[in-house]
Amino acid sequence: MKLNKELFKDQFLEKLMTMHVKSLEETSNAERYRTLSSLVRDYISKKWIASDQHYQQEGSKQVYYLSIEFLIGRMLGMNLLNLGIYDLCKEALAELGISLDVLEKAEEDPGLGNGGLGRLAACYLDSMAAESLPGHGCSLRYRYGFFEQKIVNGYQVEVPDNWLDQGFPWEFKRSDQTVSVNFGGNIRVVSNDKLRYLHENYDTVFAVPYDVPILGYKNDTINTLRIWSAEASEENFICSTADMLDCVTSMEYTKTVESLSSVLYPDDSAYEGKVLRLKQHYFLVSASLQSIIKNYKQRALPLDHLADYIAIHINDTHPALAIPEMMRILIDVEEMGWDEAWKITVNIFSYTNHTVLPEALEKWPIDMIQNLLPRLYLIINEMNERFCHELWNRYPGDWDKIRSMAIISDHTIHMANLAIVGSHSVNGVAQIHTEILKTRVMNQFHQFYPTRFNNKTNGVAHRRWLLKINPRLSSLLNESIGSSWISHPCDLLKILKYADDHVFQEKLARIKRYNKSRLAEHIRDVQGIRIDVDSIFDSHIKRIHGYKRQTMNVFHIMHLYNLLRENPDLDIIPRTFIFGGKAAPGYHLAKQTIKLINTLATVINKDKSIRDKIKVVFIENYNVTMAELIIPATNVSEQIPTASQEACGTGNMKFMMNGAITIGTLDGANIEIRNVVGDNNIVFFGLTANEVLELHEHGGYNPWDVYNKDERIKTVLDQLINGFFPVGTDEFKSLFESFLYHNDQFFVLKDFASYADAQLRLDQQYRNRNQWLSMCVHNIAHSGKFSGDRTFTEYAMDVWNMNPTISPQCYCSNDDKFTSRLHGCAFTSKLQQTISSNNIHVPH
Ligand code: 26W
Repeated sequence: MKLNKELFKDQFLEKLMTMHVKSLEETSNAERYRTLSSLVRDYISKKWIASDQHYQQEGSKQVYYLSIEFLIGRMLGMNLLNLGIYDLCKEALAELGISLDVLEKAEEDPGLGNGGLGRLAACYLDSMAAESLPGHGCSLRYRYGFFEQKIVNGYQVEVPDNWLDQGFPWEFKRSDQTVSVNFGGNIRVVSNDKLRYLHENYDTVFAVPYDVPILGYKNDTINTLRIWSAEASEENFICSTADMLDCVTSMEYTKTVESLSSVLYPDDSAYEGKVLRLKQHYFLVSASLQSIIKNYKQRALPLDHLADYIAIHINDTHPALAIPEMMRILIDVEEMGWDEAWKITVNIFSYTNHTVLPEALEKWPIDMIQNLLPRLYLIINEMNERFCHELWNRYPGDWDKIRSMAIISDHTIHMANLAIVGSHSVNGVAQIHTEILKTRVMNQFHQFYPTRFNNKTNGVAHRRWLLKINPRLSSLLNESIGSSWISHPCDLLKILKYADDHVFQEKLARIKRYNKSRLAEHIRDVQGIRIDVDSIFDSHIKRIHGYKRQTMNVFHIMHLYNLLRENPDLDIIPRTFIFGGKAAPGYHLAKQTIKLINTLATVINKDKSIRDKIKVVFIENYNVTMAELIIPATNVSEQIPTASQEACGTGNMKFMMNGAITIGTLDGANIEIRNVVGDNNIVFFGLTANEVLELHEHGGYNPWDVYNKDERIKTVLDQLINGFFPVGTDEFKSLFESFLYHNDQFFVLKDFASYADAQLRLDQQYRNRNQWLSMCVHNIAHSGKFSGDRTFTEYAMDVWNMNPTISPQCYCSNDDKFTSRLHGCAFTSKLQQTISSNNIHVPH
């Protein structure tokens, strides 16, 4: 029976009673949230089975996206939206006196990720389901997330993120699909008719899968995110009342095993922590591959056709052990020869690199892998020998090159090298990033495997990052251009015709103001800070890191504050500077940056003399949910990394989608945003990537030159250590020294003047209201290119060799190969009609 409000209300009340044995009035919001999610679970289950069966019947190729993080965010609202029952439930609940908004807020953010890489993985799951592509995620079920950030006296304090405390209603435990993962032990080689490698004396850990449904948008597709939890095997658990010692040992054993999936990114500063991370990686890949192969075998397809029916994507190198693990399964379990197994493996795997920061390129000491994964070590060794042999044939005698490309060198296993050698496709996440990989970081590999490298500029889930989080803007879009953009995001271009329409612009301005008032209320309620909704909301939200240059933003605010103290009548548009982000627990300078922002906030926010012209807010515990509140409320999006260092960035895309103007450096996707919106609709400044890289090659520059020449910078830097702030003069000493005594690694001082100029330009542009609003419209209109639907379609076609049901993202792609493959697709002509009938200019 089709769901209607009355039926829904009956089902909801019935469920509430059976789950909690209470009347409606007696239940808390948390209980009502659990009731609603349980009901939605019921709606999902049937569709999930049908979706799975459909894939089986179709014999579709499946893609598995292996990632150590999936930062999925709250699910209730998105699931209702995807099922097409959001409004129905909202109204029905309202009739029961319940606010759906309030129930949505009762949901904890799942602690399954920490940053850009994890959020991207979640966006792709959403896009794949929306396009009915059989794409599934595999990850770990961390008992505790990254950490919960508390700000105490301005400092970041990390407390455990106990996100599973109240249960996670969206997961389905599948004990029957548990697999074993083996660690340690030794390998015995036996030879009868052929060599066999027997793994003995290992420790077994059970991997128990929990499946989370991933819903497509109103299309009945439900894919799966499978997260694995570590449990002790029963045979190792001996506990009799007769022998308490056994009991204690067994309990300790259980604890050790469970620690495997207990926390995301355990502290790896000591040896034990490193081992734990390695164990997590192997646990993820071994469990996932076993279940993928098991599933494949149930389809009764021949093993030598594995690569025709499955694709496995490695999200950065954390899951790269999947490559030797696949070899182990094919050779040891399925008894294939090396050459055949290798061919299949390379055809199955593809790898995305997400960062060029040298400290993030993973390496493992040989002995760690030897001890923990003895069979995998032998396989990696064999891979390395064969690869070095190929290198030798190509570059005879060039030992330096062979050493730097080898998988194993200097007693270390280089995971990026392993991932490149074992995959048929390697990609960067923005054009400039891919160029840097090809010409610098992975240049030797690019020369060796020129066709293996390709670019896939990231994209974000516009149904979450626009439709869901900005309902008023979505309604305005629907009224003005229809709702086709929800499934075909490039249709957003249709609003270009309203770019200079004052009525449309004013509607847009009202929506932004409303979103700002929501954020202002939150900040007032949680932090007790009053901010002016008519000030420019300027947001810098992302992980706190030297290269992301929160410090440059802070220095500029300090400079503005200095000007205002001298002249409170200074003619600037009032601004509220909003920061949010976590620092890695061991990253001292990043933690000092947080303390600096908070200290500056206390000083500025209480200084009456500057007449509220600027305010500073640091949002505690920045996460997906906070991003959802901040992004629609933002006027200015700070995207100011040292050029060449930000692989892509995805926050920049979410902001433009919601009509914020980017102030940014020429890096990552900022460049591609400029290419679509044009120079007039974005504010750029600073060194280019080439300039930065050249300076780096020549040992940097002398920051003292800037300090001595630029009075503004001198004042601001001195204020860090001269008692200007109400903290000890040593508080920011290491930060101070990082700029002047450690060579300003991220070129903050070098870019400061150009940044300050750009901020002035922005202030001027904001004064011309119609021009500013027109800029906002241009940004929203061109954001369709940055939908994950476009990116994943490119992956599906170019990398995974699948046939997605293509939507008209077609023209958003600048990639000739891609567009030519799409040439003649039904959508292209529909799109051309859209473009010509709306007189739309499509930039190239
Ligand atoms: C702690 C080990 C570690 C090292 C690196 C964990 C996670 C990483 C990631 C590779 C870092 C990351 O999240 N990179 C970001 O990936 C986004 C998605 O592609 C990009 O948009 C960001 O620019 C990039 O910083």
